[in-house]
Amino acid sequence: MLTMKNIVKEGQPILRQKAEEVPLPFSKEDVKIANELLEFVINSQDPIVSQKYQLRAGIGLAAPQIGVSKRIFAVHVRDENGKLFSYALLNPKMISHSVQMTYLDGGEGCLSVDRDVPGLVPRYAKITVKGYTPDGSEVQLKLKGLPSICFQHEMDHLDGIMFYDRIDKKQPFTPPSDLVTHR
Ligand code: LHY
Ligand code: NI
Repeated sequence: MLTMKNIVKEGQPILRQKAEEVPLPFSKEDVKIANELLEFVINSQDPIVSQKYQLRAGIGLAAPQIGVSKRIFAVHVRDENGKLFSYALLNPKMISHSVQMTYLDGGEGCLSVDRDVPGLVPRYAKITVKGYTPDGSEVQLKLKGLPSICFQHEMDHLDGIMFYDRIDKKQPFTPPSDLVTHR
């Protein structure tokens, strides 16, 4: 199982690389990576397991964060109604997004970043994502709220983007102007 020792920290070049697509049919190795990422986020939210292995709680983790430059990530996150989004996804693609933006109150963090970076991280309020589950089936997901933010944070890792790249350096706490759209 993965522990904090497996997590690559900022400054490592792999976090800035564009990760490679995973060829289909997925190899045993690639499926294993996907399942390990999901196992980590689930473990990190389990009071007993996370305590035992000293895991920092997380809702998502991307393959580059464990030193693997492949387009794979996992999320285990609930929306405001308590609906669980628990996925390991390979070759995810955002196929559409809202014009409206949103951000996580209090900003974001990252399991690869051991410091607090203050500021709002603008994200699309709603997205549609296509990808493959480890068994090779294609899924299409419509996301909003925290799951939407979490998927965007993880997909950014696959393109070498860190959450703080998206913070406005001059006005870190000014909400995005298109936060609400009128038409
Ligand atoms: N995961 C962090 C986590 O707490 C950061 C995060 C926070 C992701 C908010 C999305 C939304 O789960 C990661 O850093 N994964 O890359
Ligand atoms: Ni992160």
